[in-house]
Amino acid sequence: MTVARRSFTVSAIALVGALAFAPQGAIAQDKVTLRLSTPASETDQRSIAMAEVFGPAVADFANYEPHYNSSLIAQGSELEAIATGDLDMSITSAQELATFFPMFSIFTAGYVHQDADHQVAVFNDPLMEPFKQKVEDELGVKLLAVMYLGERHVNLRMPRSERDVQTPEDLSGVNLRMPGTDAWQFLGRALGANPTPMAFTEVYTALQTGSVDGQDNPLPTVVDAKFYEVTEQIALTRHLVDLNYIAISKEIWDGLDETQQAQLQQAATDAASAGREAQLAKEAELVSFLEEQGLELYEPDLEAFREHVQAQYLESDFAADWPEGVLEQINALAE
Ligand code: KDO
Repeated sequence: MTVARRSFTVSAIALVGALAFAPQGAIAQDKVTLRLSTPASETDQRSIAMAEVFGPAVADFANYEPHYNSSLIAQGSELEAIATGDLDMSITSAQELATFFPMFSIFTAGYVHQDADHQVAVFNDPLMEPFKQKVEDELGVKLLAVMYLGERHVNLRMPRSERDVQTPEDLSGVNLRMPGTDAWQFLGRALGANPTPMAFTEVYTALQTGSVDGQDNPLPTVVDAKFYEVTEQIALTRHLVDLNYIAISKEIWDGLDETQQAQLQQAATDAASAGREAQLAKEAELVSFLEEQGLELYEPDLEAFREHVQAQYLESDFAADWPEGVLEQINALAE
C-alpha cells in the first residue's frame, strides 16, 4: 500500500515534471524564429499590426522577432538579406522589388493605384500571379499580403509664402529627399523636383539641418517620424498611393506544414487588414493635428501633377518593362 502510494507519488511528480519542462522546452526549441527588419518605428501602424495581430496569431509555432528603425538590416537591403538567409521577413516595397525585377516598377508609378481597396484588388487579382511567382522562384521570397502605407504628399521646410506648390514647375530646384532606388528617384524627377537619395532614418536630421528642402511621405509617417517639427508645409499631391508587401523567406515557408502555412497566411492577411484600417483612420484625423502644429496643408493642381507624372512614366524605360496589358488590367480594377 505504502509502496504503491509512493510509486504513484513518484510517477505523478515525474509526470508533472515532464509536463512542466520537457514538452514546453521541446516546443520552444522547435519554434521557428521570424526575424523581421523594417525602417519603420515601433509606433508605425504597420509595425503595430504585425506585433499585435501577426505575432500572436503564429505564436504556437513561431517566435515573431521584429527589428525597427533599420536596426538589423539597412533600408533597401532586406530582400537580399532574406535571399541569403540573414533575415526571415520584411515589409518590402515595390520599389525595392523593382531593383531585382523591373516589371515591379508598374506598382511604383505615380497615380496608378487609386486607393487602399484598389491595392488589395490588384494584389489578389490573377494579374499579380506572375509577379509573385517570379519573386518566389528567383529571389526565394514569398509575398504574403499587401499593406497600406498611405497617400504620399510633398512636405517642405520652407513656408508656402516662399514656395507655393501648385504644379510640377513649382518644384523646380527643390532638393527633395526620396528613398534610394531608381524607381523612387524617378518619381521625384517626375514630380518636377531634384530628388536626393537618402535612408529613411536620416531624413529628420537632413530636414532639420537643411541638407534637403523636403521629403515625401503619407501624413501618418510625417507625424510618426516627427517631420512636422522641422517642416512648414504639405502640398497634398497624392502622387503615390503607397504600399508595402509582407514578405517571408520561401525556405522558411517551405519548412512549415500545411496547417502552419495556412495559419501564417491568415495572420499576414489579418495584420495587413488591421494596419490598413489604422492607417486610413490616421490619415483622416491627422490633417487637423498637423495644422495645429502650424503647418499649412493645401491641395495643388492635381490634374497638372497627374498629367505630368503619367506622361513621364509612359515615355520612360520603366514602362518598357511593364508586361503587356497589365496597366489596363490595373486600371480596370479601380472602382
Ligand atoms: C521612405 O523611406 O520614405 C519610406 O516611406 C519608403 C517605404 O517603402 C517604407 O520603406 C517606409 O519608408 C518605411 O517603412 C518607414 O516608414
